[in-house]
Amino acid sequence: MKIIVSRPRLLLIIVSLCTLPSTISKAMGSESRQPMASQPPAVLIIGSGISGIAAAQKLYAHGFRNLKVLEAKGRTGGRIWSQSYGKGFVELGAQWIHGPSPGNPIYQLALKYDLLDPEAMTMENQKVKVDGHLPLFRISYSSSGKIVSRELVANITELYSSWLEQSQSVSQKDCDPKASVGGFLQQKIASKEKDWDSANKDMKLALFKGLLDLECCISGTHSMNYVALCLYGEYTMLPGLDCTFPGGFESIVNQLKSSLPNDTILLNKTVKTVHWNGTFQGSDSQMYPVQVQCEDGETFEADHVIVTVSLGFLKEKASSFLSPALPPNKAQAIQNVGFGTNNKIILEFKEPFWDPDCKTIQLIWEGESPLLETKRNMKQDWVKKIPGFVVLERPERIGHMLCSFIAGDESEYMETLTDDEVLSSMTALLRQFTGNPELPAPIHMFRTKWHSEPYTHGSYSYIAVGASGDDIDILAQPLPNEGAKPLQVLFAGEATHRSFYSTTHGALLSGWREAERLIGRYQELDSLLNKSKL
Ligand code: 6YU
Repeated sequence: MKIIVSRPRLLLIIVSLCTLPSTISKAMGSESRQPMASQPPAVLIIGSGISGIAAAQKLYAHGFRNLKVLEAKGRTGGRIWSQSYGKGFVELGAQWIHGPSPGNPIYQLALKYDLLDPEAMTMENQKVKVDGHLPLFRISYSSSGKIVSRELVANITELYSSWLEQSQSVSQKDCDPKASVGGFLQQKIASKEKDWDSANKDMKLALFKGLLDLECCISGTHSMNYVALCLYGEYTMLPGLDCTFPGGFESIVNQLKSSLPNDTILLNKTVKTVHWNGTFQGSDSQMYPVQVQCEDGETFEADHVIVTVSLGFLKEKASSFLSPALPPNKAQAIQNVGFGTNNKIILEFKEPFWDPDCKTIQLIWEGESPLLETKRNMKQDWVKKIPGFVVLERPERIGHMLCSFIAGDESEYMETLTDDEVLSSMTALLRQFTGNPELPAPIHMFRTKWHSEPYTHGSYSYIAVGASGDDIDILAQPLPNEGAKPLQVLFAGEATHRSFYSTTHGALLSGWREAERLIGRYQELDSLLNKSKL
């Protein structure tokens, strides 16, 4: 098919190609021009999390040589953060490949680079359907120091899982936009509660409360009442038994990074403002539509900027981070989509007090109920939000470790405490639940403070009541998306992926998506230019 391009339009394209600059004015070396017909466009990526690194890797592989990644912190990886400990790693951010199966690009890359244990690579492993949830807790302690019957725990967990599954398949058509997942589950619990005899009723309610608190950790929210019911099914769960990286989750970031020249990533380079829709002269005398201003005063001019900062950061800083300000629909989408806190408290013990085959430990607070509004005295009650512990793998490398998760306001309160305060609360908690006042205290603790991290400001996104799936697509829309100088500011990051938001694979795909947007744009221009020469 012959594409007919009208003269004025063709002229415009040729002019814009010819004016593409050869270097980002600071720090970018001039290298051979490929594959674009003219000078390589200058591309800046803000953030070196998995989305930023993935975008850089894809662009570089397609010949974009005028590329820089600006990172505020002194390390790469963002919310992937593997701390080396003993002979292994402790994950302070992402821990599992959620749904390691053919549809998961993190898993595919991990296989390609041989980063996984052999059992994680089996077909059998890839076919398991866990729907993103932890398996049944291995042992369940109650706050009065008793072990709760496995049969009771299994029955309640099964009931809860079936309702959760229902909440994920609610038809959007008949759904009240104000409905929440928490409200849906509470209704189910309330309707069942009437049939329970008084013997186990309180324990059943306490079990449900614990499972809802666990759900808050999975969704990264303070309360499941904040999570939109109508859109819960938008999140796509992939099959496969979640697995971890023996060499740390960061090994995948390092693999992708290794394809980039050493000077591509600039650390401790905090971006203050992205000025767009302008005309800025670079130090190479070329004119650029975007200028990125850093906190240290340095400026970088570019043709395109890919912003990969977290939604938490944007919620805090959007009004000053972009100039001119974001269009109202994008500013509104930033407010609408939820972004909450999920932290880890990881405890190392000299000797394990759990059985060798124990993988998870559940804590059940007697007297708690999902049907009662809880007003907490934070100082004494923050630990009540902890649903349990995961026994960390590979103790021969990192020691005997339990990892607990805590979400929401209690999690953010925990961040304000000292290490000693957290450690003594955790020791008291375990002594109370195991009924062993002599239980030795942990010998070491790691805990995260994702809410206080200024360049993340929380853990990950969820679709909040009042938001729509379209809000996520709006977050992903580039600026401006049409006109003479399009695609000046592009947006990637986990919160911009409609079906895999909150995950590393969603983040990675979003980085590739924006890289491909630019690649496609230049291929289109090159092909038009070539056709015009015919
Ligand atoms: C997963 C998992 N996981 C636990 C915990 C956390 C997260 N996730 P980044 O923030 O990484 O990068 C942006 C960079 O930008 C960063 O380096 C900044 O420093 C930089 N920056 C910011 N401002 C800047 C500025 N001004 N100038 C320059 N640079 C700047 N995901 O797959 N498996 O087990 C977990 C977990 C405690 C905190 C996780 C997990 C989430 C991922 O870590 C996260 O999505 C990506 O790493 C984000 O990458 P990015 O590039 O977008 O941003 C039904 C249903 C429910 C839906 N939810 C399902 C649950 C899924 C989440 N699972 C969580 C579980 C754990 C344990």
